Amino acid sequence: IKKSSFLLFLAVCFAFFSSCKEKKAETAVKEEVQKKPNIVFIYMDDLGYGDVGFNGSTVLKTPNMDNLANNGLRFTNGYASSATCTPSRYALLTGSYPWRNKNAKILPGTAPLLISEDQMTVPKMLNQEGYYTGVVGKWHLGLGSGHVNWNEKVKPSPNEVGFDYSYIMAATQDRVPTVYIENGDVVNLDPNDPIEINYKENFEGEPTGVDNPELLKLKWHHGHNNSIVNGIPRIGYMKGGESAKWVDEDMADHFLKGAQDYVKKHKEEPFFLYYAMQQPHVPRTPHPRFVGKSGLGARGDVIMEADWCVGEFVKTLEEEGLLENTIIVFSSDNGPVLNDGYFDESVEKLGEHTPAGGLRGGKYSLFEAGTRVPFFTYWKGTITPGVSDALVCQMDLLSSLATLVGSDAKVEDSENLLNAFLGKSKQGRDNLVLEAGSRTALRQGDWAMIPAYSGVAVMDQVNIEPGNSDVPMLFNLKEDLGQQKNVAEENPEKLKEMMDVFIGIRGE
Ligand code: NG6
Ligand code: CA
Repeated sequence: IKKSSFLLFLAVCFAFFSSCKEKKAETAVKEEVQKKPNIVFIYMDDLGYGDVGFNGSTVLKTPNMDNLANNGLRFTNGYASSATCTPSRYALLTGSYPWRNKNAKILPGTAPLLISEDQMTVPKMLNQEGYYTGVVGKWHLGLGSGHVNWNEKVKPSPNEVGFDYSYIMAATQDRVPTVYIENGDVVNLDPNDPIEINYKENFEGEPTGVDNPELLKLKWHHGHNNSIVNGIPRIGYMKGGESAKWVDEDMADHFLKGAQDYVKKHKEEPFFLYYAMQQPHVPRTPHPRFVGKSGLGARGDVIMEADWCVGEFVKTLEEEGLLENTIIVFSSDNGPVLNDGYFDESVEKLGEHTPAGGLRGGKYSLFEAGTRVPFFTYWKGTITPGVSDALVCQMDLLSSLATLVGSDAKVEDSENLLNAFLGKSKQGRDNLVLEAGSRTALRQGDWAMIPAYSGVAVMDQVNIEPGNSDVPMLFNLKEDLGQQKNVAEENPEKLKEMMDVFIGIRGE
């Protein structure tokens, strides 16, 4: 009996110690995974280089953004790939030049998903490395595969291209459907009041911006005269879905809460959050708390509102004890525009404010203000505060973050600039192809080269110079940041060198 109980004792001990060992190994793996910092993209919509205090704005104040930027690494040559939303977001998430995909243009709310399910994306790469991934905010990369039935699960959606969780608006705030979509389901949809969407013709008997000006609380200037939702005329026609329609003035609070809840829910695991804010894109609908606060009209007010949201969001990270273990990348999808289709006093009340911060052009433009945007990285305790002049693009985040988290995912156009993003190197890209509409240009070293393009010199409705010219343009940005002097003729060799590089990349 003694012998057998001794053996039993030994067996129990063995089991105990090996289970301890397993537990230890388990914790080690967990700790290893937890060393991976959380990653947050805060992405603004149409915020210009000069719209933020950290890039010199004094009229319009952005204290919360400044606080992060000034305690992080601010980029003076940080670029979106493109001067409009869809292509920039495509480059941000896929690491590929959007002009390689002919459909990567401003999309209607009914467009199919632009990113293919077998394409690498930032969230997919992070997912493979053990991250939980989510998007809250503006999507504008298409949904479904041709004909979306908004009354059933919308698929494919962000959830099919790498996101574990999605809470989005389909396209833009000025486009239908004007509803929130969570993991492919329209939120608060009443099945007895199905949603119908059409971008070509109206549904019989439904009011429009053209026919029913008496119903409008915001007047349209150009475009934006189809279906009316909440007194705001939109692009595209929508019928039904009454209970699911968003309240424009609540949108900022709504997405903020979504982002905060996401962080609280996933704080125990490494997470990625793409917080895609809608400001200051049109229609600009500040919450009543912010109306009139900037003195600059609705555009200034919603930038103040967005700044407040950034502050509140960071507070949540702080309260949850996550700030030291989270890298924040802040940027904007394209440059500024004042009148983008509604009368909202953004032009009239602009005063001394300079949204482009001295750069030429704006949204839709091949000049610098189209794509050079506010850009910083922030990682408390890890990134040393400073300013970097390295040439970086949002498209580079995929490869750079892959390096950070130990993934070997590679995408050709996305350069690994991790050291530049962390401030350990001043070395950025050698060059970058910039895009506006279907036109492209080249940025290299101190230079910007814009090939000759036919078309208007000024887009009248938005009052922006798109960068068209009968002759190629060459600017030395070191001497002429505002691109006032075309020096192509004086520098034929530089022009040829850049044209060759440009053609080499574009393959034309
Ligand atoms: C344009 C809209 C503009 C804006 C833009 C997309 C008109 C006349 N203009 O077509 O208001 O919605 O598309 O902006 O409809 S973006 O930032 O999402 O690219
Ligand atoms: Ca935009």
